[in-house]
Amino acid sequence: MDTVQWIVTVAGIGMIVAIAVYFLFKSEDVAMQARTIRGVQELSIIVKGGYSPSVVTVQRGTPVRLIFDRRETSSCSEEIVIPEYGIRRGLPPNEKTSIEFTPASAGTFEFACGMNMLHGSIIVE
Ligand SMILES: [Cu+2]
Repeated sequence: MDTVQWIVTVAGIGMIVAIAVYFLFKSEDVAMQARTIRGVQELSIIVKGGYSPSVVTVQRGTPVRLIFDRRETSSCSEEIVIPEYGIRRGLPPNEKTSIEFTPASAGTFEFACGMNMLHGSIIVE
């Protein structure tokens, strides 16, 4: 390729990326990156009529602590299920419940309420 072709290609890719980033951040489902504190990737998820954030990003091979901050009494969200990690745990109303696991492999794994009505996902990078 000559210089002009390179410039057009790079500019085109740049525009595609810019558009993708714009829509990614415009979406309400922006993935939240867990913060690593003393070797544990920690992230709080508010449970109130759904999960906020509903998409979390973690790195594989490092322990993860998700703190489910349940701010309601609605029976729908009283349990959290993460099938990939064999987790099914009760979330007491108006309390914070820590769920810990270490993701071994990369991928996108769903979590849900006990009735599979509320949904979220964990992106393991
Ligand atoms: Cu439910």
